[in-house]
Amino acid sequence: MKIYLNGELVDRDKAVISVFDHGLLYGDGVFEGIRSYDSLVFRLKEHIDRLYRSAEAIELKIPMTKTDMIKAVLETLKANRMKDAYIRLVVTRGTGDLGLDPRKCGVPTIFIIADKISLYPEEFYRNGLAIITARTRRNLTTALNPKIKSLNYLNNILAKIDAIKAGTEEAIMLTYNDYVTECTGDNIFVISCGKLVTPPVDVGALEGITRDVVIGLAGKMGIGFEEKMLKVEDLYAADEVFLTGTAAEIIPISMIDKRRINGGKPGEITRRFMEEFKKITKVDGVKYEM
Ligand code: PXG
Repeated sequence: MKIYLNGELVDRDKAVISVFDHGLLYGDGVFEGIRSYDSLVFRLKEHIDRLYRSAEAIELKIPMTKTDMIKAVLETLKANRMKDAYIRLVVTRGTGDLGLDPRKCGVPTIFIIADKISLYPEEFYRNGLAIITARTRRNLTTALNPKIKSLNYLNNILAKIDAIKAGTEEAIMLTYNDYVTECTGDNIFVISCGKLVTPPVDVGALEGITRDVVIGLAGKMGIGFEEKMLKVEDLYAADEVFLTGTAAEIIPISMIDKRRINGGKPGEITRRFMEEFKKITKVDGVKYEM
């Protein structure tokens, strides 16, 4: 396996970074998770744009143009001869000394991994996924805005631990005042009275690329769409619930906090979104050849 590291493609065991890297010492950095389907990178421009927006939000200047970053992603995929890949792109503040001061870091560290993705088991897509509401609340947008895809994922990891302890795979994260934001690595949608509804990202969620794709699909499918503040009770009462994310794609929810959604099985409209989503991953994307 070849890893892109600071401008070079190096072997996996040579892909090492300093213990003084502030990405490791302080979680000071940003990342993206991108997918390719049969040699088409899905929504590559959108992921690169979000990476640069996240970097700007933490005042991290990426020493590379977006065009060169796109080239680096494609080179990494080609070097590994991977048609279907999960691409992890990371930019850290770089190597500094002990102490928070980002000015002490030299150049940012940039690396790109192209690997296989481990998906949720197929049965969750067929039968739906059971999730819970996490005890852990979402970071305040005024403390660390969840819009920033930063290397600080502890808030999400603590909620993920809540999910695991409850015997589930995902957890809904609420704001301090009980509004639904998203899950630990996925955005959340409901279908109510035939309409698609999701919380606004300003409540404290990542502006998911898959989320945007689903909203776009709703328009094409003639399904109404609304961004609305939701409480967990609105989810319990919804006709259908599903999650979206690069890794998960669209996954139906069968149960929340042990309450059945749609009688405990994936809903019909969710199914249609899943089918439409699959279609666009087959035709949309940046092509690369090996
Ligand atoms: N919310 C959070 C907190 C996320 O981290 C999403 C929503 C979905 O966004 P996209 O743009 O993917 O539709 C994410 C995405 C990983 C991994 O490497 C993380 C994500 C996606 C895929 C893999 O663990 N986060």
